[in-house]
Amino acid sequence: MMYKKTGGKDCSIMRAEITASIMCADLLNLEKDIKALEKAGVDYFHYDIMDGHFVPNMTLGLETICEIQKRVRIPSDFHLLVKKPEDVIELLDAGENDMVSFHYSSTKFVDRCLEMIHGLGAKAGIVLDVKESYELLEPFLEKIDYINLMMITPGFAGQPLVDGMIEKIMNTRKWLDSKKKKHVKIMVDGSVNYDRARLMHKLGGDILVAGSSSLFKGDMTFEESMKTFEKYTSHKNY
Ligand code: S6P
Ligand code: MG
Repeated sequence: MMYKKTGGKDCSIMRAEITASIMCADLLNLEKDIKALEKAGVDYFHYDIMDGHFVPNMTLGLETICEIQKRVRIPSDFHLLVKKPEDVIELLDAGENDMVSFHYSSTKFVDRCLEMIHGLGAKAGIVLDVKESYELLEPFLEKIDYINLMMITPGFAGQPLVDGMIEKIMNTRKWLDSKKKKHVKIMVDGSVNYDRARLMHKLGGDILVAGSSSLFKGDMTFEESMKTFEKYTSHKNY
């Protein structure tokens, strides 16, 4: 069987890539959860880094993330929900298998942030809030590797899907394709349950953030959850 060097994903399975939202894990039993997630074959760990200013919440700190990174071989997917991401990017332990995204509205220095992320060797993404149009990203299309589309108001897990967001995935994909940017991936963040995952993936969502609506719902093991994602997002099952 063919495996990626990191992440443990079986490349013969054409499912959506799954990034596990670590803020939704059992924070008092984090080591147990991260080991089990690695065994279950998630593709990335999604680290929401919040500062209590850009969004009102605060979740994972860099020191905690560092400890997690020492214990697993899962690539990191950093989602920066902070003012002035340019001050945080340089503190991240991110490299060629990792991804870093920041909010379009969080900085005056979008170009500089993208360059800093690429300077680390990581993939660079911009996050769009529910009300922000993909057309804002036109000036940065040459520099981005992915767009992270928020399906919910950023800051908290467990919120309902905002109306119109599924269509936004489809329209963003069409727009990227029309700009000859098929290689730019779409990450979908918030309210990803299994049923929606099928449609989200079909309409253009490449990487799905799995949080309290799926992986961490508590109704199945992580392995069962990954099998369910496989069933719902494998092309053959459309
Ligand atoms: C929210 C954060 C997200 C959540 C995740 C939760 O600000 O960016 O990554 O952790 O979306 O998933 P769910 O299924 O609870 O909405
Ligand atoms: Mg997130």
